[in-house]
Amino acid sequence: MRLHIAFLCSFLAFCLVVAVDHGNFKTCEKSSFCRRLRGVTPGSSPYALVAGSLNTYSDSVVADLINKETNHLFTFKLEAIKSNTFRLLIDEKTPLKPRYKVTDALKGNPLPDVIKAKEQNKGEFVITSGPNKAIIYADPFRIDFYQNDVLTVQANAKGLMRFEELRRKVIPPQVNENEEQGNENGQQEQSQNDANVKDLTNEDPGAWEENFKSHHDSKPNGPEAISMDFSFPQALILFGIPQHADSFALKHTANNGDPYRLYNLDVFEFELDSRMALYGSIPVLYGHGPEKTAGVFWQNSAETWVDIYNSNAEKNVMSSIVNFVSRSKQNDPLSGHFMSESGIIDAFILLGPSPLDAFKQYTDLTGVANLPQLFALAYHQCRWNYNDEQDVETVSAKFDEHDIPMDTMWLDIEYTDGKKYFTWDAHKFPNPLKMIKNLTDLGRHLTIILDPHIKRDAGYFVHNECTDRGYYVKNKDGSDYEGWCWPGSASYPDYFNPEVRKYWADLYQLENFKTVTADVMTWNDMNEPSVFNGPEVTMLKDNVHYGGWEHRNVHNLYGHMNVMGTFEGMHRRDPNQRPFILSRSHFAGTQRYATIWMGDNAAQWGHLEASIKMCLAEAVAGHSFCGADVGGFFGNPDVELLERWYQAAAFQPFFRSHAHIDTKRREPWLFGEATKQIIREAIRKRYSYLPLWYTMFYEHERFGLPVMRPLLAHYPKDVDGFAIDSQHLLQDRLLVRPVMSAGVSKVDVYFPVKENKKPDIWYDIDTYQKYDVSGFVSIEVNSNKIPVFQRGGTIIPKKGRIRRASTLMKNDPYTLVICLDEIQSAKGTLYIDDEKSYKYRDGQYNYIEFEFKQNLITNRFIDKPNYKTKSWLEKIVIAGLKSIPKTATIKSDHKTENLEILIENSAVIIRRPGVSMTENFVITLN
Ligand code: NBV
Repeated sequence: MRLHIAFLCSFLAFCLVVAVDHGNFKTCEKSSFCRRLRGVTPGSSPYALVAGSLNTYSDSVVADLINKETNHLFTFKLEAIKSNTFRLLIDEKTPLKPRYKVTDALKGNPLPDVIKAKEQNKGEFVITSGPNKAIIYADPFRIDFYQNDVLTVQANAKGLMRFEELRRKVIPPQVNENEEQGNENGQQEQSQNDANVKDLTNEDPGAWEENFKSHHDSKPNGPEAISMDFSFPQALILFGIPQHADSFALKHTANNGDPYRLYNLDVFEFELDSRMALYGSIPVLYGHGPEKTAGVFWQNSAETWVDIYNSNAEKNVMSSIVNFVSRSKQNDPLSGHFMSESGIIDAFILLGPSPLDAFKQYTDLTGVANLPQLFALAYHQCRWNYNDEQDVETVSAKFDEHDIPMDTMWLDIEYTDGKKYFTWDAHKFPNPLKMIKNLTDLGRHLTIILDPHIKRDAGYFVHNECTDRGYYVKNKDGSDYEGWCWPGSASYPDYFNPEVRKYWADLYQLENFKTVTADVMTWNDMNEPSVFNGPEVTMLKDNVHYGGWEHRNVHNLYGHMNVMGTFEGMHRRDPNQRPFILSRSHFAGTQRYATIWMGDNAAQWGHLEASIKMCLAEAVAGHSFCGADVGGFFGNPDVELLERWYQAAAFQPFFRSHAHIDTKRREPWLFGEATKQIIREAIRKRYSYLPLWYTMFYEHERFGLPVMRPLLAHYPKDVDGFAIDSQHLLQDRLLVRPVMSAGVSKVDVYFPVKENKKPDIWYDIDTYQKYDVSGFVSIEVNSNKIPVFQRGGTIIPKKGRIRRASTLMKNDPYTLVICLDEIQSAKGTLYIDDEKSYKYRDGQYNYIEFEFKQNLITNRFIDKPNYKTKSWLEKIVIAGLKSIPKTATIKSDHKTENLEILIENSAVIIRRPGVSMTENFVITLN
């Protein structure tokens, strides 16, 4: 049996760092359906609406569509969805058997919007919905989407749409030659489908069955691929379709290497600047230009490739990423060509008009990352592995000894009894409950890994129950599928079956899993699913799931269904706390259940850079709670890289250090005092900003916008900033440009320009030094420096008392940092609740807006304050004041008092306003 390299590495004392083994993964050329669809060249579409077939309903039009080459009929539907969205659906009218339609990705049924439809010219139907309009051209079939009469998205403008009709397999004559008696069925099919006989001989050799390395795909339904091109006439940049280790701006791929691939895979030692598939797949593509942003969400869970047409980039393939975006519109609009192996055409057209509108339209469909418990936004300490209870205890204690905050210890696969999840290694972890209590007594948490591959061991209850109840994914012959993973021979629960999800959820219940407590959180890894001996390290496509669907149809959803079960289990186990789940595999909508990370990166500067690019792409695709292994998973970072990585990750949503089993230990105190101090400072800085993180995640849930944002989200007309992915925004409040190369004393920070061509004012968060400039500015950095800037016009809540864990900071007082804009004003919000339960959904929270205007600082409760916090306001920092006030007077519900004023750096400090966070107040500066 061929072993996974990582598996081998874990047994060898050392393992050479090798690059990804390309031979293990398909290129488009090696994939029959990609080859077929990519082989279609732009031109006139063979599809047309059938004359007289269009029917109009209150929210949609429905018509028959015909492939003029085969005379095959399709059902076409165009539906208007609330807030500037259209949904395009195409399926076979009478397929030989039903085609797969994705379930569980959308958060619910999209809300329909009203339309008006009329035929403006013969064969040209205008569908109007609010400011949006779709013109359907009957022949050749194409749809142009307009907003306020601006052409924004076009479907099938290149004529690349294809919909492979399900056909009966026709046995070609030469196959039948030896069968003297003839195959009755074959003969029958042959005579009925003579055209197909001819077709078959001309067809791609992999169309009806396909081999990859030693793996055979029997393709019981034959070729059934679909594709469609979408053009973005207003766009200068395309982005989205994570997960790829590539730039945020998508590159031109048509006739230029492989398309971007979306197929959840466990790619060992993945490489950078690559369009290869990774662990997650989110088929949402955005096009942005100074006037408009639009998107297309291609709801399909089968293997998908996306070709990008960007004629400007084509001319400048070698040019730098900044030049990647042309300043002027191109003749040939930027386009994306989605190609999926099966399913139906189900595309949501998101018409913006702004970037934030388009991102919100996407989360309106697929949901948001629900507000996490506060501790999940704090610092996590992981490695493969913390070896035993003593190790866990010692590491936790060392964090205290070195006065470094840490909230969560993690256990990787070695804590289990022989990789049998829901069990413990009794020798190394004889008393897990005591270990857990020791952590929780300190205010910390434990997160443990629970992978979906189940060891085929007759003594393992999960295996026996899954076998007896028929819960495993099946081979095409109906027997249980068996693959090779960490435990050796393993099978995979079929989470598509609701009964299996319930069973998986049952496993998390404390009456079943007696050796954990409700405070233990979950990490679901390897859920692409990873199968070491499977094709491309995953499952066979002709495996069969619940409902008889082939794995081919649902592959990219497997991990999603896995974490749905986990979420159900954790929620049921303790309905009073919000589950924290980390998942490696993810699809559209997984953000509703799990946090994600970038998988097995490496201790290299390029991978540190990739953490921003990749999380930006995830954030605009609904996954705001994203991070990458701090320090890099493979290899040993030198101290500089490690320090810089902590600094960057302190300003990324999911902040976890993690390392491969073969790496050297790298807890922060192991590298000498100077390094420890740098790491300590970075982590402490994160803790000081936890009130901001928590507020941002609350606002993410409430408003559906990403937490981490590309520059274009707020500077949509600043063309020079479009493709910059070495820095990011946190909402519109902070601009983060970490140091991501060795030995530098300066970094170039790009300060963007607003629509009026002027820059914002930015303040260095350490010194409050003011930057009132646009374009690249070289900023000096020492080893302690994290170049982060607060935007003038914002107020940021912080906490100044840093403790061993965030859970212990709940009642601590707040600091407000006010950075003024050019008119000496600022606004900002703070969200407070119990940091753990769902009571906020019953109104038990305080959501406060602060404002600085005309030398008055005021607060306002956006909703009635219903959470009784003990926290109070300890300090206000004001940066950018034109004249230093002599007095500051606070007037609240219970006091009027003069406050002390200090000057620190270039900021004014107002000491101890001393009001509760539930009180109204006004501070007057004179
Ligand atoms: O469970 C071991 C690792 C884990 O540490 C890592 O974070 C995952 O991405 N896991 C993959 C298995 C394979 C590692 C080569």
